Amino acid sequence: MLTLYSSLTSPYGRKVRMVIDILGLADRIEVRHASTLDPDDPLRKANPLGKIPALELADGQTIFDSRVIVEFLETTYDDGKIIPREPGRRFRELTLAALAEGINDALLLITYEGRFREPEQASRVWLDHQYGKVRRGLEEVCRNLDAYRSPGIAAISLACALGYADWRKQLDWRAEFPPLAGWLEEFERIQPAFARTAAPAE
Ligand SMILES: N[C@@H](CCC(=O)N[C@@H](CS)C(=O)NCC(=O)O)C(=O)O
Repeated sequence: MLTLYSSLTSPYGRKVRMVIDILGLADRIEVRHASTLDPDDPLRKANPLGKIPALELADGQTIFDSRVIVEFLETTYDDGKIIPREPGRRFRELTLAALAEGINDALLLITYEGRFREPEQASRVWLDHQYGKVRRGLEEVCRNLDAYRSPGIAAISLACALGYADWRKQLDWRAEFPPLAGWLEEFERIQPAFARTAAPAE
């Protein structure tokens, strides 16, 4: 049995949980809730950075971050549907995924700016810097939307980033980028793992 340290709300954890679901590995991997702020949480032994997700293998070795976990699962259990094996397609897919992931990173930093600073300490310059990444990133995604196809890791990463923005409401991406609304609706229709990995209602 493998152990995935995560929360049910982390978009990076959701990406990995989606891959686990799609590859039919749910009965081989136990998801253990981890608190990133608790210094006594076993997460910090598994990953000294204290970030989720982290995957503990049967021999105690730990794999992080989410991108490496996905590569591990893909290399060990997949036949190329999550990340194509042919090098040209593989690095295209990984780059599209990195774009979605970078959007997610900026969304997270926007949320953390509000969570870890007093309101008067929040930096408008820093927030605008992150919003610039999100908006330029989503524009580029829209230009390449046909390439974000389920069950590839690029589409999974994009869906998790949009789901995170729906939850934390950093911006009204549906109004600003209408093609993405239709894209996510279609993705949800064809990829049931997205609904299955949604965070429980608060
Ligand atoms: N690049 C990492 C990012 C992981 C990450 O930042 N996770 C957040 C939760 S959504 C976290 O652990 N935050 C706590 C912290 O930064 O201390 C990955 O892909 O796994």
